[in-house]
Amino acid sequence: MQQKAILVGIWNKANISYEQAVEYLNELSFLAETAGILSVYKIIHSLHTINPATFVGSGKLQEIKAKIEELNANLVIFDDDLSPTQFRNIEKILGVKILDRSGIILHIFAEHAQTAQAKLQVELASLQYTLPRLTRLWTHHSRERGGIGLKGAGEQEIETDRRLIRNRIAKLKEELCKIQQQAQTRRKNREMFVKVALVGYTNVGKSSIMNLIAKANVLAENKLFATLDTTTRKVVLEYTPFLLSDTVGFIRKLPHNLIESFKSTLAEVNEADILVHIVDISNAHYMEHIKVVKNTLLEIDALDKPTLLVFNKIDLLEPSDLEDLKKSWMCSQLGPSVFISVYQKINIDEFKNKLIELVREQYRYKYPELNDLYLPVANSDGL
Ligand SMILES: Nc1nc2c(ncn2[C@@H]2O[C@H](COP(=O)(O)OP(=O)(O)OP(=O)(O)O)[C@@H](O)[C@H]2O)c(=O)[nH]1
Ligand SMILES: [Mg+2]
Repeated sequence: MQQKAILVGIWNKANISYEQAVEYLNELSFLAETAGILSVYKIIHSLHTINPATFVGSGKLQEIKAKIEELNANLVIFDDDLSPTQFRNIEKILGVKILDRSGIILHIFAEHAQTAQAKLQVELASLQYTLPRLTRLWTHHSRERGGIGLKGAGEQEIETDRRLIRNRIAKLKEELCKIQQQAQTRRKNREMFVKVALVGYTNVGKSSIMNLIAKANVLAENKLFATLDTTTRKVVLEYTPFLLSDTVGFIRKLPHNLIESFKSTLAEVNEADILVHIVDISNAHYMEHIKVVKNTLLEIDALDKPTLLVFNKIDLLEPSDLEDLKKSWMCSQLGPSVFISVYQKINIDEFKNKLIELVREQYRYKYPELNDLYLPVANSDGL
């Protein structure tokens, strides 16, 4: 059955403007679309004090209830994260399933996970998220989706489900720990190479750049979180070999559980010598995206690395707007940056040259005794 959702966002004069709230809901709607959910109505509510029991006030809930009936919706998605209590109360009042931003991101991650590691990481994050929110509708939902074998209605069963979930969480942590150790050994074998990681907000073109530079064949799609698994390729540019990794994108309010669970995937970013931070300059909110990426990098302890800032999708800008942006950026920022279009192959050589420069600098730093002629030899065997 097609899921039809009403989206709810809030704004207030103190810290979220109405325009920001609109943009957040548009992003939420894109998240819903990526998850196969149809957004049938958006509510942007001016809210100054959060109601600890129901997040929004009772009047607003009645208004949402009326919309559910009018539009035959079967889901309400809140852009802000709800406490487990708010979840339960709202669900009881509205009588349909409730999701928040974290919940929908987890849903997408679950659909997109490919490797065993990504699947385990997503399952761990989902269970940690579900545990305090377990209600009848949730258990029912999990059963429908062939989830984790939850039993169903009744407080007794919910208690049993909680115990099952806790056991599974412990098991998953153990398994992930093993995988992490194996990955660490694998990465040790590649220590001689300079490592470059592509980072950025989701849907900015990281995988497209990976495909262009490394002739990789990773999935690049107009979807949020198309990439969940890290792909690493050995690349040689101008006789300069290095390892290039494409990995999961960031988004505002990325659930903390997910960052925690994805630490082993993000280890690739963590252990990189250089970051290539890709920005979608055609997005009006690119500055906020840069901030979100930096905060996430800080959270995983990876902010202090030499970074090349790449503004992608310049083909979508008017030439005069692009010139203005370039000028204002160059004036205000230090550090290397480049404006490109992967689509139309604009400034790709400039991008490559700047990257090569940074990679060579790292080799000089890593191996001060060598000169450029003696960089590690690139061959085509596995990593
Ligand atoms: N117009 C335009 N679109 C681009 C450009 N580069 C990438 N795209 C498109 O942007 C979308 C996202 O590209 P991806 O390479 O999948 O982006 P990503 O950052 O890897 O995204 P996630 O893995 O989902 O976080 C795709 O539809 C690409 O075709 C560009 O230079 N110009
Ligand atoms: Mg990608």
